[in-house]
Amino acid sequence: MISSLTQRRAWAVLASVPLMVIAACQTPQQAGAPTATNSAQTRPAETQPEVAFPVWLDAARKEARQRGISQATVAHALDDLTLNPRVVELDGRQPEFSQTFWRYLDGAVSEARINKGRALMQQNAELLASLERTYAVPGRYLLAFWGVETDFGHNTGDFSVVRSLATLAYDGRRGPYFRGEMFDALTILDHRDIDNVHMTGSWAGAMGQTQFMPSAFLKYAVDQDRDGRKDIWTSVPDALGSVANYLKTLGWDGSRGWASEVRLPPHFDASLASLDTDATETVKSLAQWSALGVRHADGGALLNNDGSAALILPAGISGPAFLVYGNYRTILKYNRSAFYAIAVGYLAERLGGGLPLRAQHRPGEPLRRDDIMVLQQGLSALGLLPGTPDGVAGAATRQAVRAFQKVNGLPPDGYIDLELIAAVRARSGNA
Ligand SMILES: [Ca+2]
Repeated sequence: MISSLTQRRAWAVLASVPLMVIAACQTPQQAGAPTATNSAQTRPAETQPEVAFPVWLDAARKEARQRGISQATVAHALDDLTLNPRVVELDGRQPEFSQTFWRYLDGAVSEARINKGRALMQQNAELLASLERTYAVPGRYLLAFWGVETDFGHNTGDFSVVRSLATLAYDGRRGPYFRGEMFDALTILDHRDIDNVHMTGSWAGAMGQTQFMPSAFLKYAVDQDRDGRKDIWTSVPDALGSVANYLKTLGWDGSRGWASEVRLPPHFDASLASLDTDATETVKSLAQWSALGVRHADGGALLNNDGSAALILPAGISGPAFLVYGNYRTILKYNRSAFYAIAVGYLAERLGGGLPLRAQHRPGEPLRRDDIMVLQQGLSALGLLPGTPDGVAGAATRQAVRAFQKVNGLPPDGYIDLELIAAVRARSGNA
């Protein structure tokens, strides 16, 4: 997970609200990697390695010793280490498609996963009750993270963490970040929580059943089963306890949910929906949302409490609408992607016996990178989007879309689909 509270691991998962730029090719999740606003960019020339890898590695060995890591660990983990060409390849890959909300959700919260999760909840009922007493995080959320991150421990990645981190530190776009993570990984080895052979994870260094980055492991991992090792690779109690400790530390409010699916009244002002991933643009009390005509998806009135919420429309004004609470933003700290956060919250609800979403299921077509380029060129020609088109629909692009929609009498939800792109092309003369 997280290396600092403000750093997220979103480079692999490019997504945000309410556009959808999850790489269709499943890239591994990287809890704790810094946010890359433009992750698909080609690597800038200035970050190309300046020294040969053996020279770099020698300096890394020296620094590890200066950091207090034992000679035995340094020698065992770094002597004879080679670059991993597969990691270099994956790091340079550009996603060709962006996923739609429904397609992402269908994959992340499948019926099979719900059923598997419910069975695991029963099997681990005692553990989950104990964790809820200690950390005040309901077990269904722990299961949901576990399920979305690694399919309950079945898809943890088999890359050598130290080798991946060294490769990315030497060759990657965020060298200093991964270099720090590599030293943290060596520290974990020094603590004998795991040995180097079994310290495996995603290609980008997210480890074990929780996909913690090493820095997050050092901060949040716990030895829940009290065998003397923090083992998020093979111990379910340690993995779930570590997620619980993480969420509690980042401010989980055990008395609240994460969001409510809501129904909007006709002609609702879509510009009240937040476009930023953190959903902080327009926060109102539930009473204020209620006064605007917002109801629960089943038609019932919003609970009249002192809670505040933001509105998000992950598939635009005609898709599902959610009022999201503080816990939603806590989920985002694990992985800064609105689709991800909704998937975790929704899976938790389903595991707790909640109903499917009420909004109409409309999978839609994934957008190609080229589609976004065309959109950005059109918005740029209209004077709505500064900068160079990059094919990645980030917050600036969505804000420009919202501006375009306002000028052209469309609901300003900032949502991008082929119809919207065609409208922009027509207006900008790029057709
Ligand atoms: Ca343990």
